[in-house]
Amino acid sequence: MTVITVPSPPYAGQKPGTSGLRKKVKVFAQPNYAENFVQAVFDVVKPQPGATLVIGGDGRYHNRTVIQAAIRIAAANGYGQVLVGRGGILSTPAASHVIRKYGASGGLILSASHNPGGPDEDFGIKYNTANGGPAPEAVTEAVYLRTQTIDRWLTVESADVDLDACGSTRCGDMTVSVIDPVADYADLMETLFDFGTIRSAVKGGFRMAFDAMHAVTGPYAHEILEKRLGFPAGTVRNGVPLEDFGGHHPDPNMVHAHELFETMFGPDAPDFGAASDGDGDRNLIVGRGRFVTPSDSLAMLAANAHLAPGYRGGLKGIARSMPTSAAADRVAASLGIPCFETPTGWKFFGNLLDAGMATICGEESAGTGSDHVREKDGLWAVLLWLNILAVRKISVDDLAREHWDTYGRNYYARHDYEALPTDKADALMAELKAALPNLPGKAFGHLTVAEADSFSYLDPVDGSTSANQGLRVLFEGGSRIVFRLSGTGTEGATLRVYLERYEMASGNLEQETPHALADLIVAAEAIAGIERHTGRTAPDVVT
Ligand code: G16
Repeated sequence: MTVITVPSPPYAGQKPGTSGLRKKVKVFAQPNYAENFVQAVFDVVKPQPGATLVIGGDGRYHNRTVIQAAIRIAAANGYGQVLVGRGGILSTPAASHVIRKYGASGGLILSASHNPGGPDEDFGIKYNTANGGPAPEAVTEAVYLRTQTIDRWLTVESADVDLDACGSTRCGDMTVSVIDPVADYADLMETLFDFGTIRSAVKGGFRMAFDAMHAVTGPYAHEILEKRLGFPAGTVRNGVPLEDFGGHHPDPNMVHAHELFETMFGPDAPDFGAASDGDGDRNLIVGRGRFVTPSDSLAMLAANAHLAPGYRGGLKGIARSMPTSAAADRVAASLGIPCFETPTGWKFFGNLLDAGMATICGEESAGTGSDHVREKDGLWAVLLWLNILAVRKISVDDLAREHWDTYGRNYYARHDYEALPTDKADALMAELKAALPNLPGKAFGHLTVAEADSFSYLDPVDGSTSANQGLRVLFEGGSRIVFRLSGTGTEGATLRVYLERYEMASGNLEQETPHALADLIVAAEAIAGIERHTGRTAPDVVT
């Protein structure tokens, strides 16, 4: 095998964000851009000769081009085997599972998640380590530093691999195996959940609608929901992955999955509605006439997880990201298990899961998962919900009400201000950060600030610290506002404002969320001066 060295100057700005490097396709398509980044990853992780690498993506535009390049670069860097999903497809949780199952040294996941796809839209590359989880900050930081000094990438001369047929071929001295992207993952789900009871519910007339949003979960949902669980054909909507996701944002929320919402709030709504995102790690849960916030979903799943075979032994702990509501904390307290609060980003759960300190994790950004893989997992959450509903023979709405009657209700919303000029967003955050020490004791309407800080996380497993992970304003009585800049956008800056108010079980549990949060919305403007800094009078997306 002749290794070819391609000279290449560094590109500025190849800094991975919350979840890998995400940029416009036009940026990634520049000569050497993707190649530099992949080579920088390999320079940092230094694969053992003969190591196995997993490659897959969400099927978006540019996937196939980068996969072919990455295979050749992997061969030139001494990998012994690449496992790649047929069609270049592997959902993020399936990739995590494949890495773990086959003892791979890591994997490249090509996705920009819920961001839109197509020639003018977004692309992304993320590296996952041998535990199947996103590379920790120490690795992503080292990769970034390497991209800034890189001067070459390595490749071999080899024809493109036929990605559409399962089987093995050679690339240089390396074996390339094209694998079924669905089978291993579907088998894993069958070990965790009571498929028999769900099948009986389906036979008894239980109906659901699943919107795959023309993204990666289509083939997984067809196999699991329609073939293995017996839901009728047509249960899975938009089930064929498209390079541009049909021109939509594959983001399962009220805005982008509005058709599902219309179904679930319409006259002939089925029992259960769900959707997943571009790469299959996020989930949306909506019952007949009842939307379940991701924070509530985490808490409700944790409270009922023992009903699924995979969690019959109970949970070791729960972990949530800081901006996620504290609903799960109350479940953890009642179960007598710890609840960990991490920064935003699934990578922060990896150590807790590996150390056996947490079993279930979740984020307000529609991510829920467990120790079965090291990524959040959209279909896993859907199946756990199905398992619980089938065993308990209860509607989503009744389960939600019962939960709030037991634990109280954390009214919650996230307001996103998208595509802001970066300097304006930075100025808002800097001004707010400087003002934090003066906030305690100040009143905003009925709300009085108890504490205000910039969230910093001390990892209890490896002792590492991650600072500047969001600005928190905590009010007396348990309400709070969190301000954070997104780390996944590709255009300007996105300001996220997370609003939460706790109502005890004896309180008013029947309010509309915007009404329950009205005081906090006014306070957020007064505290941060969103309009003054950005000119925006309303958020672009409310979830
Ligand atoms: C990624 C991360 C999540 C994070 C989310 C939002 O999700 O994996 O852990 O919560 O981004 O991050 P931000 O608020 O910085 O935009 P995904 O689904 O985009 O990979």
